[in-house]
Amino acid sequence: MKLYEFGFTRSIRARWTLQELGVDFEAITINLRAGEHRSPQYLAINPAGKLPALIDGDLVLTESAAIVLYLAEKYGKFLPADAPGRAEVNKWMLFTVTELEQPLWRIAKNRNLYPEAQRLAADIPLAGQDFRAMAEVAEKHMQGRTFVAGNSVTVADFVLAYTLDWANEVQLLDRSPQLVAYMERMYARPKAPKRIAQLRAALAG
Ligand SMILES: N[C@@H](CCC(=O)N[C@@H](CS)C(=O)NCC(=O)O)C(=O)O
Repeated sequence: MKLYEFGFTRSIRARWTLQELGVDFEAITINLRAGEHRSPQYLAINPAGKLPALIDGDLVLTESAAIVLYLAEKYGKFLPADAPGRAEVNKWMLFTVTELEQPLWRIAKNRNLYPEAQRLAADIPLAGQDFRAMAEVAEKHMQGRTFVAGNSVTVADFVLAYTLDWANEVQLLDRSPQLVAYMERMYARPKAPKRIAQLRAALAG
């Protein structure tokens, strides 16, 4: 199995799942800063030119949420056995990548990623507002809970905890003590990946 990844990007979600499963994998770095994701070789794997990508035999899989769900299905771990339990996992996974991640992505694009002349400074506080409104929903949900879906750890936790770390990096978790405590518990797991700040520092160094 091969994981195409880079630093602190969403590829962490896939790495986290592989590490928790204890599965052997070959990690292949695609240096986004050097533009390697736009090489013909990588575009043949993911025509969107984005990370992560997973290759398992004949299967070439992109989209971090799809990758973690595939791994959970394949190894029969980190997903509930019953349909309502799985539905809860899917719900929180989709909530994370649509309601929480998208405003964070808008902030990243308008701060750093779009060409300077196309950045919309005014969208940054709006996206922050959108994030906070949805974080409040998750904050209330996490009251008295250990995991986001059901009573045991699932792949939705790996995806959510990484996304909360991303939010923490842009100072959007200051009103969410339950989410901070949950994220820190998740990252304290023995097989958790490094935090975004550590990975960012390693790249800078
Ligand atoms: N929905 C995709 C998003 C992937 C994505 O945007 N990855 C970023 C890194 S976090 C990337 O590869 N960006 C390169 C680019 O957009 O040119 C997923 O979750 O896998």
